[in-house]
Amino acid sequence: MSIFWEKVCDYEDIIYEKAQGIAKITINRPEVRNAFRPKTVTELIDAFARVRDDAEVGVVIFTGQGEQAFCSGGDQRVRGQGGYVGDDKIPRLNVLDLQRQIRLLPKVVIAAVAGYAIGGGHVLHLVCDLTIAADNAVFGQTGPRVGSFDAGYGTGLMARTIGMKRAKEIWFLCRQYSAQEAYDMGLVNKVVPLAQLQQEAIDWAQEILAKSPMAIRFLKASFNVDTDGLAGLQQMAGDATMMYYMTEEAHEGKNAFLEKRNPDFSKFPRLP
Ligand code: S0N
Repeated sequence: MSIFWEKVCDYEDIIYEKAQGIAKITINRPEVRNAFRPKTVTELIDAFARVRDDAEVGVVIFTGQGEQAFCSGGDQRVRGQGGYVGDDKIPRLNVLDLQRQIRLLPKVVIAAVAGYAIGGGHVLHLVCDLTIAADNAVFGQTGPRVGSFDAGYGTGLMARTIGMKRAKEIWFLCRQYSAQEAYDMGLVNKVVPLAQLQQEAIDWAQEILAKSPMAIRFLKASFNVDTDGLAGLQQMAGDATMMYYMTEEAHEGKNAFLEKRNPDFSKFPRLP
């Protein structure tokens, strides 16, 4: 079934569209293999915040414009002292905020990777919940070659995803890996011919959308809770609080306060 994407708002470096409960967020800087500058990341953070608030959206497809790259990491042309520098002249590593935002988003994020997912671009696919790779995809880190590293999710989450030895190999040697090699390591969920990439991501999104949103929400939080420590626990605990707010038992507490009476919780069961 064809899907007709509707643009949600205007950005310079990214495209944000949605259709049928799916948001599609595309890094749109193909001339630099979709490298991100601070503005790109600011726009991505804004789009993902809109996704969080949009009750119609259950799944995000995160991708790059064109066939040559998902993302090639930080834009080396604007790398200054202390981070990447935008028009405001402030050096930033704001991609780290974006990584956490994707982890904490209570909706599934699918990376659809064609071409290079390299450096900080590789970490971006890693923090997504699922990755569908085109058969032309190439994965790798470049940090120790270009004088940088991402020692947060870039190393820790990678080791949890594919094992410590392979993660160290990827970072210490800075080699590039084919889509099939990435699949064999458990770094991606599926490899498809390039022409099928977008449709495959849509198919996966639609399958997820047919499932219980609350169950998916709790599952995502539970997969991240130990890795993310108290921040992960906060997300999961917030989900539980949200659910509790939906119960009659919680309403009794609020109503009793507003009606200036003692709450009567006696009718609510203490389950085993
Ligand atoms: C992606 C590669 C392998 C593609 O090679 P290919 O196909 O041969 O194309 P090229 O001719 O090399 O590139 C085409 C044009 O695109 C430009 N370009 C490509 N990548 C970038 C980039 N990252 N920044 C700026 N420009 C880029 C090329 O220059 C070329 O332009 P023209 O046509 O004008 O010559 C290959 O391009 C490649 O290896 N790219 C560099 C990959 C890389 O090293 N990326 C940076 C890695 N580091 C990070 O991402 C840091 C992440 C980060 O922000 C961070 C996060 C946490 C903590 C720390 C950091 C930190 O910054 O340290």
